Amino acid sequence: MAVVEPSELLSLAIDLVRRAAVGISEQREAAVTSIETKSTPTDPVTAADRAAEQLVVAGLAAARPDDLVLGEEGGFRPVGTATTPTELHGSGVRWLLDPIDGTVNFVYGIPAYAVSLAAEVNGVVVAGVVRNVVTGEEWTALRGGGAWRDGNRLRGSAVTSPGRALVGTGFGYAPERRREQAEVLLRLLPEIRDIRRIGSAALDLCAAAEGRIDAYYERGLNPWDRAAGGLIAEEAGLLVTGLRGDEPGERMTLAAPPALHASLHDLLEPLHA
Ligand code: LIP
Repeated sequence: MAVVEPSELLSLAIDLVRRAAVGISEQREAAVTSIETKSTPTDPVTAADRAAEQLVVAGLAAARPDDLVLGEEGGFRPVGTATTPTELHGSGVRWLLDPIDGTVNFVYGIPAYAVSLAAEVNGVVVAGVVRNVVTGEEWTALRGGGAWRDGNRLRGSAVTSPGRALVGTGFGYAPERRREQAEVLLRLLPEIRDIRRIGSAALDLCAAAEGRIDAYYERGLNPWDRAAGGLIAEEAGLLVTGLRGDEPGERMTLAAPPALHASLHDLLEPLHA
């Protein structure tokens, strides 16, 4: 297996994310027409989602044909034409891509949707980039290299108590899941400063890394939603976990500074049976 340099993976990711963002902007300006739905009638996918994923995967295939990719729209597959087990696992690199995180915002023209791309080496995310397509804000991180936005080092929030915490969250697309999430929110809201529902997990995690919100939690995230933003939050000094000692995942993703994480966890844990 060839030696993989995370900084080279990050450079490739940044280039492809920027190119995808240009295409998404152009398609938004051309008006969003073909909107289909996926898991529920409120879970949209657009031609822009698919075009952006195709552009990034084609760029990965050109640069690193033996890698794997897990994309929101195309699922898990080789980036290139690799088929044999040796080829498929030779590089040890897997990319996690959400071509438009915040698709509903994209459809409505709300300026909070991002391209999110992360690189895993042997199962560990080592590089990630999130780019807000509208504002051009770009968050990056290398494992062990800190988290950055446009050259500024990110350090997260200094808030230590839930009562002073502005907390980001989001909701799934399935009605029953939304009902459960609303019940959690009903009990949590009186205990914190306030909630912000941005509509993009990647941007939520970057906002927490930047201290624009003090913490973020959400149940039901996919790996591509949280891979890049999770590394950025970790490299900004936040703890990114599940509940009860779990790793972050579909059951829960909680991102908070160490001084706030335990108290927020203890509020959330009893609410998630
Ligand atoms: C979105 C997530 C967000 C969640 C939304 C939606 P998508 O991903 O990033 O955190 O609350 O409901 O799932 O569907 O825009 O890629």
